[in-house]
Amino acid sequence: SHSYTKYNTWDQIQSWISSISSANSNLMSRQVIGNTHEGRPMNVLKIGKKTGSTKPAIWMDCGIHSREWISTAFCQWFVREAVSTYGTDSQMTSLLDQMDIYVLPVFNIDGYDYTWKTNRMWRKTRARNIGSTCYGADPNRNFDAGWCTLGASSNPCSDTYCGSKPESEIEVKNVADFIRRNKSIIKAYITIHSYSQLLLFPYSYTYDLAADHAELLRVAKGATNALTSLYGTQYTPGPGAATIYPAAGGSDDWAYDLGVKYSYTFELRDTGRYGFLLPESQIKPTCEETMLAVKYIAAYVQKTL
Ligand code: 0X9
Ligand code: ZN
Ligand code: ZN
Repeated sequence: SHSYTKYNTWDQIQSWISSISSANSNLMSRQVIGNTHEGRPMNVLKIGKKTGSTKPAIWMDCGIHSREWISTAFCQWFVREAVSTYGTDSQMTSLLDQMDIYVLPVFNIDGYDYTWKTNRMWRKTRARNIGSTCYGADPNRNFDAGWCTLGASSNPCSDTYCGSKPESEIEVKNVADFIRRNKSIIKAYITIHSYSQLLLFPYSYTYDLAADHAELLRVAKGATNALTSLYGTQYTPGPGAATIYPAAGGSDDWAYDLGVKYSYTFELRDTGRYGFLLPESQIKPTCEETMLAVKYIAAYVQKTL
């Protein structure tokens, strides 16, 4: 059965999505933004006090890369913290009174299922590639942001295959369509990956600094300081290209260029001792410290409204 301190299968996550949304219908609703290549429904949870009018919103997704299990664990943790601290935690209460948070608990569901059943290290989608026996494209190289110009491969067998065209992957198209449709209300884009303990922001498709570089860095520093304050976990904030590596086609750069100013990619624990195989004993501390950083960003965004 589902547990917040264990890694959960897609089936467990799917039934968790149903139960948590029906148990918290005052604060939450869900909607399917489309199906994956293999036909699984991509459920987005909308969390926020119902006010009867359209609220500004924050988007957060987990599990773009299927082997990054701590990422999917964080989205579940976040949703529970949000609904269980609404009404007692003053920041969460004010946040959910004023804003809605859209959470996509698992972006790359087909890949995630594959990591449980066949290959724990699978990163990409599970779509067929015409003219190749290799499967899948890297969803974080498939967004329309300097697509396939840098740090991405045009070889379908590569783990960083950019796909046959921007948004060739249905999961990417579904998310991009949703964000485009709601572009006027979405004030922040947050995407959760692992590992390396970084808080990245645009750009990754170029070394050029974003127009909002100074502000993005200042907020990232505040967020990582908040994170570190809990257990001393060290994080490095910075623009993607210079801080991790140049790589085009990522969701953060795409959202930023669309006009979502506060666009951040988290790379959660650890720095390589366990890597993608982060032990379940680290789920709770990782999620608790990451909550502080996400709440810091959310509070900042709320202040700018
Ligand atoms: O390479 C990636 O997609 C991310 N690192 S990971 O180890 N989780 O694969 C970093 C993404 C940074 N942002 C962009 N490249 N746009
Ligand atoms: Zn990743
Ligand atoms: Zn907690």
